[in-house]
Amino acid sequence: MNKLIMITGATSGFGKACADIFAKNNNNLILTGRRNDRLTEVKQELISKYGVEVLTLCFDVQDKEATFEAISSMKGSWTAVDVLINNAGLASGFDKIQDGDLNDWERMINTNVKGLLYVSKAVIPLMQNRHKGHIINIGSTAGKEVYEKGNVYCASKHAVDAISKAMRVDLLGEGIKVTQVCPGAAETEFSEVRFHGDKQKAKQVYNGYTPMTAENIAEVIYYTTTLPENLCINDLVLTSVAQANSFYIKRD
Ligand code: NDP
Ligand code: 8X3
Repeated sequence: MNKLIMITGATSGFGKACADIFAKNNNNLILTGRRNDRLTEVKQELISKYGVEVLTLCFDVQDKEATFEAISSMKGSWTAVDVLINNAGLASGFDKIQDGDLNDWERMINTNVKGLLYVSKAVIPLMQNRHKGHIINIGSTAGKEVYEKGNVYCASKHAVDAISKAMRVDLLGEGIKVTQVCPGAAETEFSEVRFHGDKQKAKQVYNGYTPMTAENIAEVIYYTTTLPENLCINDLVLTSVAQANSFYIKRD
């Protein structure tokens, strides 16, 4: 067995694709998310396909107590986390700032910023104990530039950008790598969640071009973990060939 990989938000999209590629490459997994039925399904599938060990932890990263309780329930070999993929996150709503919904704003800030911090705060001591580890934060092109109606989502991903840089500085000397991976548009459940379940609006985001897939992102994330001990990829921006940045997408 290679490493122990902890992935937040493994019930869908990037997290689920990461679970698959890491399991295929003989790594054990800790998978988290709020939908326990999906966690169980993913766990059973990976165990039967690849024969790896999988621990599932069902909690909402917005809930500080639940997050620390779940992570402190990890015992024995499950505490030797080699790689933490801080992936759980979402966009909620797509409105100009003057029309924004406070509940959407809180959901994004509490998940993308505070949730990522809670999980990191709970896992970093486990890495410090072993003087090794790798934290991979999922940022976004939305963390590199802001776009119309992206306001609070962009702010939350700019925060992930800042937190990733800050982690890298503060963790110097702890033997812990910090990588930020910043994807552009990739077709997952992301847009469906952003548009509050409106599948038609979600589909339009990907009309007229070939977006990235969750598997594309997972492949790159996996690659960042295969490098020599002394080498750390700090920051990666990924887009499909049809996309240059948050503003320019070439559609048919
Ligand atoms: P999906 O909606 O497909 O997956 C999101 C995952 O996050 C799900 O597993 C969900 O699990 C989990 N999650 C969401 N909220 C919470 C929460 N409060 N507590 C625990 N888990 C949570 O989207 P993606 O795979 O596309 O998104 C993954 C990450 O990538 C996010 O951080 C997103 O911002 C980022 N991203 C996405 C891009 C895209 O175009 N798709 C581009 C750039 C970045 P559950 O619902 O079971 O809790
Ligand atoms: C998701 C990509 O372009 O919707 O982070 O902000 S985008």
